[in-house]
Amino acid sequence: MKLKNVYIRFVRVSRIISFVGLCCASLLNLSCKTTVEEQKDTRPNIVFIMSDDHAYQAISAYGYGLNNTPNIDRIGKEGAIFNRFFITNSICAPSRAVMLTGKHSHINGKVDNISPFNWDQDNFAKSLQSAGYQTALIGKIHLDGLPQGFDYSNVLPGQGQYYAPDFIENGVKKTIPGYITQVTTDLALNWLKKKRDDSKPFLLLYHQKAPHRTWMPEEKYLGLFDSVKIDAPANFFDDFEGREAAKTQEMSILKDMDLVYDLKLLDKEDELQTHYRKNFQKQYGRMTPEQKAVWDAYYNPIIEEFKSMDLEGEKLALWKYGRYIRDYLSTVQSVDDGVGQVLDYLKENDLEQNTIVVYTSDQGFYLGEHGWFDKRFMYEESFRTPLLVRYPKEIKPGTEINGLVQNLDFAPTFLDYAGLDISKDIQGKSFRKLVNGEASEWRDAVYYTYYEYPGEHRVKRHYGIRTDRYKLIHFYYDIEDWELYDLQKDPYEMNNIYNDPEYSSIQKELHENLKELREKYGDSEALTQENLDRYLEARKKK
Ligand code: SGN
Ligand code: CA
Repeated sequence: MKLKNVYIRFVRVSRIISFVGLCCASLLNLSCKTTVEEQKDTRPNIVFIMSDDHAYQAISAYGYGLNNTPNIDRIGKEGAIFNRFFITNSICAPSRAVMLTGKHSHINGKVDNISPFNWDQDNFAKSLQSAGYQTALIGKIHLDGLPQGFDYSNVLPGQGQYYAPDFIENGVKKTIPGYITQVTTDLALNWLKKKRDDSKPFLLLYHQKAPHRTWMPEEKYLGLFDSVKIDAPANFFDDFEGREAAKTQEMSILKDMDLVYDLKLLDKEDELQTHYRKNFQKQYGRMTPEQKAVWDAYYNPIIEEFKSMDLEGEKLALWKYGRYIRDYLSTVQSVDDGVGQVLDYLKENDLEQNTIVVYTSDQGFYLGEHGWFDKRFMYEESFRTPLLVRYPKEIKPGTEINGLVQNLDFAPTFLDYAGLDISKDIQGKSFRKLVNGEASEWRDAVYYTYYEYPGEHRVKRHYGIRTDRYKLIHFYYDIEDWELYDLQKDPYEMNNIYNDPEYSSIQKELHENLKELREKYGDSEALTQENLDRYLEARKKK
């Protein structure tokens, strides 16, 4: 009996011990789990995708019917598309400087492509990095000097090259075989797969060179648009009546687009001796013999056909437009493929819900409107720029944003999403609440400046204001001209109504609003002169 009792007691006690043990273990487990969960950083990741010179007209989600960009469109369908997104200074390096700093060009100092950029100033990547984000910059940035604010950078020197591009990886230059758009995508995917630290939220700037001049398509997309009928825009043969600054630009498809450099008519007979022939030879020379064979098989018949036609005037202009738009759209196709690969990676790796994906361009671009290529003007096609944002946690699929948003707003928006303070000297505004539908107020006008003159494409210096309906522009320096547009009645800006008595009160109001905006952003005639001096000085040194 005694023995039996001892045994029963033993069993009971051991049961109790194992129960207590189990409880302790699960409690311990639970508390471990809680600690891990507490430690897990749930701040959103940010993938900031930017292309170079990508016109909204060449994104199918914007409805222009020129091409199909299903992957870029997907960002907007599953998130938000912005219909009134504008650049503050429509040229590459200044636009990027504005995005990074959240400050206008006259404040961040990068007023044109030539003057130096000061990386020592604050930028949103630096803020995210010091708040514990892992940060990377891959592709085109066009700001000289070693990028600051990034744990990893692999960037193009200057404009970069389409074939066998050079890259600068954390300060070290390397040539990478292949086609630039795919190479950039591979580098971004490689960073996501192999260099990412899972314990931290990340910021990835994935920035394509395409579709920048000189629009060299990937071999597989040569001829993609050849069987598609594409009409030139209705204002292709613009005579610029009433718009003095527009008369002297050098971005005309007919007059300034180079047959060899821009349109790839590198004839074996060496007969087409154009201004930029040598520049194109350099780019062509970067291709492998296999790539050249595919390239020549496509372009040689076009060269022969062109030489046999002896085109001039309007016919030549339209022929050039036809070649230009097809090459341009073909380069866009590779950009869209890359976006698809990155979106797929996020989905397959359970990163979709907690990642903000942004697609934009450093500015808009003329696809034949006014007979032009390039950008720089405050007219809609180069001032307005695509923007699509997806963030499933906060943004409802199919959201359309019509508020006036600018590239000035990226820095504060990213800081806001990351839960960080937005310092008072940042001039942009977070659009997080605007996208959520929670904003009680938003701005009713945006400010624009352009400084790179005298310079390439000869677009005169100007600044201006755009409201929901109107635009007032002041061209200055070696011209004194004002332009006013009613965008509701004249969306293509063909009719300058400055000094039209019918609009006198609107004109007066816009002048006042422009003055207020200049004061608000700390711009002035004195600064304008200072920036001119700085630009001319930098040009002399180059
Ligand atoms: C290059 C191009 C120009 C273009 C600028 C600025 N010429 O200089 O056509 O306007 O870049 O573009 S090229 O002969 O080098 O192609 S930006 O997007 O970098 O600002
Ligand atoms: Ca650009």
